[in-house]
Amino acid sequence: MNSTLTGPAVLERATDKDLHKIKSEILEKYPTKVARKRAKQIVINQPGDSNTIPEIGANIRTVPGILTQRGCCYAGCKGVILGPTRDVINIVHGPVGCSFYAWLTRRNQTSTPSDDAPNYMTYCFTTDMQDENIVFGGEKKLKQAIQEAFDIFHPETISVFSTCPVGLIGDDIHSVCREMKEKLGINIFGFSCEGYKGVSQSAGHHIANNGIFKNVVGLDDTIKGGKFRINLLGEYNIGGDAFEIERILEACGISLISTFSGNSTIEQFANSHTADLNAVMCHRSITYMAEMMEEKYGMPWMKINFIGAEATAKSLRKIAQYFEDEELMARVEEVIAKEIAPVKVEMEQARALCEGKLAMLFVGGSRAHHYQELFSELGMRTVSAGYEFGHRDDYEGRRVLPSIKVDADSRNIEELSVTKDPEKYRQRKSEEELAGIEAKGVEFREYGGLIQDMKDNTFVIDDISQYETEKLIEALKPDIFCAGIKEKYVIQKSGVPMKQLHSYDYGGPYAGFQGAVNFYRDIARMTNSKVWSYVKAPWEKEPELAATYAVA
Ligand code: CFM
Repeated sequence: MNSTLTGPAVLERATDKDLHKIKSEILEKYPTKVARKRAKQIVINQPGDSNTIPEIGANIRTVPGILTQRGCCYAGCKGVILGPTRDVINIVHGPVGCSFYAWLTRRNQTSTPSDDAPNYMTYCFTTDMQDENIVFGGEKKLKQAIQEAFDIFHPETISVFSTCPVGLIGDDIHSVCREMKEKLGINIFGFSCEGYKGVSQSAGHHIANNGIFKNVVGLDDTIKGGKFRINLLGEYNIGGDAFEIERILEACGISLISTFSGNSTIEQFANSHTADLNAVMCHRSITYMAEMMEEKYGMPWMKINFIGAEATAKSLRKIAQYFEDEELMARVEEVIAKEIAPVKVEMEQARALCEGKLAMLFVGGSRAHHYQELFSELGMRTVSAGYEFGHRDDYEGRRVLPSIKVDADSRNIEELSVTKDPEKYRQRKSEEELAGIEAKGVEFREYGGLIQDMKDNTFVIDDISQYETEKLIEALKPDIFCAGIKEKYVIQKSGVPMKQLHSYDYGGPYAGFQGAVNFYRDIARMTNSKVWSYVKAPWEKEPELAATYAVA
């Protein structure tokens, strides 16, 4: 693309035409059918009046051959949702490569209460399937693996994850789990999360939610102490985020019964139905659980966000308003006042270095939205953002749910039918009470999407490809690009600083108040470093190499 648009100037001049021109330049390189499909997933965001949110193509198959950022169903189930739970042995039934891939190199952290408390997160358990098992079946090998893990570690829970070949040859992992559960007398259950299911890791989230809900939640009715008792849903303790959130909640006097699943245990999941509120952080991955718990146990849920200092303060106030307790509200205000003062000082310092700079974020299913809070605190503008695997509601807001077509790929994932538990259902707040709280500005069962929070004249792109990433960087010249490890080095080679937002590049935590300070410092340093301007691609110095076929 020979775009003449460069740097921040493009935004000052950004007319509809500029962005449309960039879009058509990107699309014209695709075959017609692919271009038509991608056109729906590349939205120019010009809401104008705030009631019109443009529709975006999302949660649909990636065209084969396109270099996507996406992961697989197994990654979403095993790596994301169950990965951060320390007291369960997660056995991968499949080739060793799948197991190695999901070994926790992603920096989920955990903190055991004592040195002898179980923590299996550093291990990698696999059945190491071979050709022979593909031909003759792998169930025997799976039984052996479960037995061996039990004999060595004596865990109280074992779970099993199917990889692609397991689905293809038809091993029945669930009957193996039932048999071994009976034999060993511990909780053993499996997830049919073969990598090819659904269109991305999003399918794996749903399968994981269903499995934990069916096999774990509700097993322990003990009411633990605390007056204001919540679960935190969709927080995975990347880079120690959970530790910072736990610190803040404790300071406010809010008891955390369970987190799905940062710094978590199976024991906490089993007891989670005794809490009084589900606070949902990553709505993409865990709202299934919140809805099922509301239906079965009567526990309301609300969307919160602990990324960004202001967002953290707002979320704490929301939780306090739910409990309608003056003392709690006062304590929350005290904590916010004490915490936010030093954060503001850091914010101003970093802002002086970052103001006016441009960011691009292409991450997962919620962070591309959440992290815009931190960038705007720095006075930076997000010019383009999108999810790897978000659904339309993550972009357009939850109100579009009824209009989303269920396709064959989504229909493949089990929808549990959940009813009120005859004994354990306890309505925490009546609909009138919830409406009363809502009247004060607190919403339940609701979240707005990414699109409405992005300013006019931005690109919102679903399932961005490597090619589109390169073209977008060329056209808009961002000062920082946030994505994952697969994208990192290509972006850096184009001379743009790149921040991973899946693993934080060994930085973090970035959640809560202290996390915000870490983020400001890292971004100020990265966007002000001169090093990137020295990057010159070899072909910029040397003429292109040319070759001809030699005729023998
Ligand atoms: Fe939720 Fe996540 Fe995310 Fe996600 Fe993920 Fe992740 Fe993510 Mo990587 S559950 S949607 S599947 S916040 S692993 S902890 S960082 S892509 S934006």
